[in-house]
Amino acid sequence: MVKSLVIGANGQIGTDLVEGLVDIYGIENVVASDIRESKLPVDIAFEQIDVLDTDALKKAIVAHDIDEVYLLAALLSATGEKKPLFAWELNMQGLLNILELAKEGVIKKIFWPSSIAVFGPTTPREHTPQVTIMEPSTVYGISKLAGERWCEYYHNKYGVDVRSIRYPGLISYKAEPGGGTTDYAVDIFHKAIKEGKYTCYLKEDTYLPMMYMDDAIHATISLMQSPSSSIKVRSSYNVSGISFSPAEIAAEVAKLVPDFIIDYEIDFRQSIADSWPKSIDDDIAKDQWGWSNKTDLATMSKKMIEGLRELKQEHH
Ligand code: AKB
Repeated sequence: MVKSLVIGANGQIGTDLVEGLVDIYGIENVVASDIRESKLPVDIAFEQIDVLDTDALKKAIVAHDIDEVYLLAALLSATGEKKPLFAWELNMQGLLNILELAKEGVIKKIFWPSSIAVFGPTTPREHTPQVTIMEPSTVYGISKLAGERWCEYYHNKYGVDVRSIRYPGLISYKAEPGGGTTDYAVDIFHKAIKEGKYTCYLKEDTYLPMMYMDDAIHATISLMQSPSSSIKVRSSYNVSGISFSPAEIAAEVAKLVPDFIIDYEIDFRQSIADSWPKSIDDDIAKDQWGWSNKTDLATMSKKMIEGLRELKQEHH
């Protein structure tokens, strides 16, 4: 049995990933950690650590006899633009700390998320290929692109088993997203249920690659379970889910929340969205480790509304 540590476990991906790993490997084989206090069920082992604190990190990994690390702690695209130097430090040094521990043999395998933010305004925007022009214009994108290069470097030079996915915008209801450009596609559901209306910061026809969280968790765990020999890309894999615009998701929400209305007040995140792809080509991930997306826009929207309504009832 492998024992996993999830760093950044309180975040949007971490919350669902911890649950997914517990379902597969059992609660005794999953340790969660975050810089903040645990928001997870009390029976899940938890370490409050800053990923930049190398000593505390190593101590926890050794104490729990961890095999695999999922490193999710990062500053995302919108927050990164407000704190560029801190975004660089956290996103880069956090990764290098974990890569070094793998090089020393303290851990056996790493999952590190990259993002569609590695692409930039000069990248082909439709069906963006795995290998293409990458000139990101956000500090987050620059850190993810550099991170991809470091992952490949540590694999080639030191044999580190590191695996990565370029996540699109992720849609989920269990935890809120933390400072990305694609967050609108989650916020819209929260506001639809609470207020019946949403003010969107992206233009109505802004297409971005997105994915329902269940598919993202499935992608992550199946990439980690694949035999090392089939993982030929050690920078990061393109994966494609669904592409839609604010107007399209608003139309779906309106089918589920009668009288829902959307209006628009565009902010600085528009120029970030305009620099990213509209859709992604993921043939290489499909060929090499059998990836395929399951959830479409209509199904996702139904699951979001149902999930949020259930959570609301539980809290009453
Ligand atoms: C963001 O919007 O910054 C993230 C991402 C696409 O990586 N959701």
